[in-house]
Amino acid sequence: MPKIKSENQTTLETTKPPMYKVILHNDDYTPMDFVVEILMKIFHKSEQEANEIMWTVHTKGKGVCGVYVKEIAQTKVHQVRINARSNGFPLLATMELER
Ligand code: TYC
Repeated sequence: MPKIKSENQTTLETTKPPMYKVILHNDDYTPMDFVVEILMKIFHKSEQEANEIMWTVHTKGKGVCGVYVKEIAQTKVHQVRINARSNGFPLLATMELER
């Protein structure tokens, strides 16, 4: 149980769990439509936001799909891998500690 020190930034720093960005990586083989479906189904993005994230990844090489606590981020990374591999695509998601 974290200690509540006072109602300032210190309180937030001692009570907030570490957060992890889930990063989607570009490749030359995964279809754009499949990436959009993944973003909608696994990351609960709207069709418009999913298209924007997919395009960012396609043009810049990588992009953030969401920020989660460790166990949730690990599950999302795993779900992307299982889903992509079972459809024969090399799509890769990784996670990165935020700040
Ligand atoms: N570059 C892929 C293509 O041209 C599309 C793509 C986008 C693949 C994002 C992966 O994370 C990705 N079909």
